[in-house]
Amino acid sequence: MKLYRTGHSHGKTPNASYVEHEGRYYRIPMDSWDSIVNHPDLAGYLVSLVVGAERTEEVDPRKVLAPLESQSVWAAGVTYYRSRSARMAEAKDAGGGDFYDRVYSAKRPELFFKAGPEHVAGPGQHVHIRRDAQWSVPEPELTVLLDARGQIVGYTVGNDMSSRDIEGENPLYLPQAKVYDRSCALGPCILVASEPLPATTPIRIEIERKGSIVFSGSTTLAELKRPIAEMAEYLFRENSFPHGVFLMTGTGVVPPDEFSLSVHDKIRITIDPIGTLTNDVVQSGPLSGH
Ligand code: DO4
Ligand code: MG
Repeated sequence: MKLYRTGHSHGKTPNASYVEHEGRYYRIPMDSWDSIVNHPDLAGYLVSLVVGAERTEEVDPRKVLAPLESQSVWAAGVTYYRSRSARMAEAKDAGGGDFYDRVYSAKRPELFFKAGPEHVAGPGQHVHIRRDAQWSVPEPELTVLLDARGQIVGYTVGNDMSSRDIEGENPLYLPQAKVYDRSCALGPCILVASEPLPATTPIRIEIERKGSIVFSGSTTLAELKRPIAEMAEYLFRENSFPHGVFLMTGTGVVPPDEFSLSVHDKIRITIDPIGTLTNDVVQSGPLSGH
């Protein structure tokens, strides 16, 4: 079952929610997104709402909002071997390479704050590359929705946009490499599932520039080193999230070192049971004094 959020991100049109259940679409009454996603039995609640609800047209997954309201987004890092190796190489000259190897094997995961709801792009919205970065990449990541109790209640597709030159210069610059306007994209829906996704689940990315594919890559959840429930448990240690929270689970796909995103690139990330998240890249102009 998939849950979509539609409306206008600036609140001009009332927001609505739609459920896709067994190939059919239903508009469901909505108090608030926050209360829906924190329902103690989300799957059962959505089924109860579609019984007797009117069927609607198919929802266009390119024209929906990011599936969040008050939730913040956190991220786990260095959870795939590919991410460990790419980061060790980029931070080598700064003497930071060793940290990534250590965190890959450590019991405690790397967790960082990624975005407040206002930083997040939805499907079809722009993601940004920083004006003061020279080496920018998308990071395709399975992203879980955790309810206020810390339970995994659903899955979405995430893009953890990153500035590799800033992060590589000094690991302490990580928040600047990772957290800025529209540095995060989520969508197109929440796949509500009580069972974990199979290890064979593929995560694919394609980057299109002027009509040609300039990078494509993929991984599967079998490459993810840590159990998602364990990352969630660490996130909820000494932290509470009364509206629930999104947790990006790390990237297993890193483009070759010579690749950097350009303005107008189109990024498509697909995780098959969930859908495709598409965003175009923008940069808002030269920084004065740079
Ligand atoms: O340690 C830096 C960030 C790692 C990350 O975002 C990832 O592995 O996905
Ligand atoms: Mg990442």
